[in-house]
Amino acid sequence: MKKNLSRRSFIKITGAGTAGVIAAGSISKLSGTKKVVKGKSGSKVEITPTYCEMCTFKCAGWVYKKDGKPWKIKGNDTDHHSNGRMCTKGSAGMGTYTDPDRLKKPLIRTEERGKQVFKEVSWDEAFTYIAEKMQNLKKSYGPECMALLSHGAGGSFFKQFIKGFGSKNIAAPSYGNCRGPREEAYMLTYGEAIGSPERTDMSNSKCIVLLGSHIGENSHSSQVRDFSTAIANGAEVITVDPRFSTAASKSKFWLPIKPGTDMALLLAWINVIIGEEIYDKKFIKDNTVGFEQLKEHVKKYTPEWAYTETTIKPEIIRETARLMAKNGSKTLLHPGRFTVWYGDDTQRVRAGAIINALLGNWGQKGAFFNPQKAKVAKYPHAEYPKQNKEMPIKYELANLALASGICDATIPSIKDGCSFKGWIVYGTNLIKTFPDRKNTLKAIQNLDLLVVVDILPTEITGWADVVLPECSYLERYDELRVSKGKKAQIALRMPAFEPLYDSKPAWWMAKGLAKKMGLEKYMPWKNIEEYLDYRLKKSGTSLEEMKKAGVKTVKTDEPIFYSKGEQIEFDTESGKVELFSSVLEEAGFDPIPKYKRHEQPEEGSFRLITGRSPMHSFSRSVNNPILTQLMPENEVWVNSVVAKEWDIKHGQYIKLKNQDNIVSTKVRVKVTERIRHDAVYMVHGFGTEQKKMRRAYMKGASDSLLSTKVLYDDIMGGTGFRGNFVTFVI
Ligand SMILES: Nc1nc2c(c(=O)[nH]1)N[C@H]1C(S)=C(S)[C@@H](COP(=O)(O)OP(=O)(O)OC[C@H]3O[C@@H](n4cnc5c(=O)[nH]c(N)nc54)[C@H](O)[C@@H]3O)O[C@H]1N2
Ligand SMILES: Nc1nc2c(c(=O)[nH]1)N[C@H]1C(S)=C(S)[C@@H](COP(=O)(O)OP(=O)(O)OC[C@H]3O[C@@H](n4cnc5c(=O)[nH]c(N)nc54)[C@H](O)[C@@H]3O)O[C@H]1N2
Ligand code: SF4
Ligand SMILES: [Mo]
Repeated sequence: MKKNLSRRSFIKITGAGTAGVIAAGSISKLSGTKKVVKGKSGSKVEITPTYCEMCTFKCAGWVYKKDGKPWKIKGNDTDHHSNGRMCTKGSAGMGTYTDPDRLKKPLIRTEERGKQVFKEVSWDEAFTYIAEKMQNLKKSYGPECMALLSHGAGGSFFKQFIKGFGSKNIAAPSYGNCRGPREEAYMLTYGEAIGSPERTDMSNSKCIVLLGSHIGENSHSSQVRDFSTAIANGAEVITVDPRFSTAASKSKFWLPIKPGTDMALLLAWINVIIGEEIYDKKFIKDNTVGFEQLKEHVKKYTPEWAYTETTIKPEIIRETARLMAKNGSKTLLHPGRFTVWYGDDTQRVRAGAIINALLGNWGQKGAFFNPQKAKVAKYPHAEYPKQNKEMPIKYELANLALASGICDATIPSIKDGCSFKGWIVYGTNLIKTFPDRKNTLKAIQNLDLLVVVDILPTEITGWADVVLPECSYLERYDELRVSKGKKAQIALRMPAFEPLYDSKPAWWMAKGLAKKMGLEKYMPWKNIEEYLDYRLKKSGTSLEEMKKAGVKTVKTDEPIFYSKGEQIEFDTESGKVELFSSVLEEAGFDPIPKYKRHEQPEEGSFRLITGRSPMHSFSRSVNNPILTQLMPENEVWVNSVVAKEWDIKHGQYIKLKNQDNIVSTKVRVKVTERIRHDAVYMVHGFGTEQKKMRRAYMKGASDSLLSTKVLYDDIMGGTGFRGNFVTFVI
């Protein structure tokens, strides 16, 4: 396989500098909240800037305290993530602070792993234990035997720590278990990734095409806002989903596709758009390579052929293709986000990327903009040690490492000749996040050290050797949010409350561990305020200014849109949009996406499909005291004809059994015509197996438990979740 060296990585992880002053970290008392005002009833109202951690979209907002007590959280009007509004979950963020089930003290395991017998220890004892174990592992196996699995803002400090230790083995589930196929597909086609928040200009779209993407239930704030704005302005929506989603209810067309056949629909759309010559001819001529091959390739993928695969009628396929073409570059075929579905995911997303190219919408108002990013200085530190041994955690054509790759490389194998011995897990509940639990637990049982940094006693903490209790995002300073968007922005998270119990922020833990292990030269800042202030001052603002504003917009010179008809230099091998990918061809993959038929459920079994509820985020919110009042458990959606055949009633509790005889906990049935007969649907995150999470324990069922089969993406290693089938246990 050849490596495409010209492609630049889409997430740059830090730079090195010279050593600075070494000083002990200290948590200063709360100071400098944004403002203190008099409330209506003479009460004292304090307002502090933050960005949300209820999911990982990082909306910036304000935390309100009234007479020193938690009151509310509101969006920051200037912020491009929140567009001034937090979603339901973000508004319920106070629940993470007030949850009485929070982790309270550092813990060290005293019985065999998984038994959940721990002793409470001091922070110093916890650090000493970790430091000794890590030093021993380094001596025996080298520093690269340690890995960091991280999701969430504070993970940045553990990255600094583990890089200083000598390991660059860092991965997040948001790549291989989420949006990796999307980023790689757009990299391969346009030389640029989509990124988060998505570079989509939906609010100005005239036609929006959603494959899966269930915006509205997927409640990322600005996306929902942009989608609603577009609809209010008359945009026509085409939603392709086996389920009548909230987005489908706002659509001109709902295409209830047979699950797993989207590629057939996409190829048929290409067939129509090219066959009827309704594509953007100038864009294709000036900016793409491989059009003739594409034209030849899709000849056989007629709407009549696609009908037999997708169950979508040929005239609907034609009509929707024409609607897209009619709106041209103001049509957005949404690139999706959770794209790890059936294994051929990079190719499926690429087929959508090709349709966008036929519409000529790259860099165009109403479709994709060119994202802007603020340049923020790094804090200087000693150069990180070089890692001697490459670990097998990244696919050759991929730009990032796989979290599940770390998991697999922890299970000793003769082929790879190496394995991880220690993990630090920050802010990711791997037991629920990865499919194939047996594999995850096998890896965990092979570890000599598992450190888990979390705020709640979620499933992963039960398997840890050491549990480090982080304070909630409302009680801490954190890494600056420097994200891409229409505007280049920096956002600050600062504490609104003192940390409860014996919980501490990530920066304090990582720095404390660095000090214990003589690695302070890699984190040489005095304390977090000094770290943030240094970086902000070098970047044209200051901590003082950010405390008042929360979000700072930085001026950039780059245009966010190209002018129509402009010739563009793309960062691909050819410098053009690659309808035909020579990189894929050289690596032995299909240069143009092909249709591959996926296994369909047998009579009496149903494909398990999952999604989000606007009231919850994965497994992280299921114990939230506010959100559990809105939605205490998930339901399984069953088609009404199927329910009748099985004599299942609306509201009845049943269990689900998958193809590997794994049986779920009890889950309530929602009998509905809003889902096809061949699939059942559940919101991810429920079915908590942790007794310590008292509000969530045994509420609803876990799709993670039932996802034993994984359909791997052969281009980038994503873990396709949707190859699992279930039947009912009544
Ligand atoms: N409220 C809330 N919002 C969230 C999150 C959250 O936890 N809570 N998580 C965020 C994150 S990290 C992500 S990645 C996104 C995920 O959100 P999306 O990217 O929108 O997720 P998808 O998997 O594309 O969409 C799920 C939809 O796909 C449909 N579907 C299932 N199988 C098929 C199929 O074969 N073909 C088609 N066309 N559709 C199918 C399901 O019925 C469901 O409606 O949500 C984000 N927003
Ligand atoms: N079966 C199945 N698996 C999936 C998905 C699915 O739909 N179905 N979705 C996939 C997607 S799209 C994604 S992005 C990933 C998400 O994967 P994760 O981010 O791992 O999702 P969560 O289950 O919410 O786990 C988050 C963990 O972080 C902890 N946490 C929350 N706030 C903080 C904090 O401030 N500090 C620290 N230290 N910890 C904190 C929570 O208590 C919880 O243990 O999951 C993927 N896995
Ligand atoms: S989308 Fe909602 S939960 Fe996610 S960061 Fe924004 S406000 Fe928080
Ligand atoms: Mo995700």
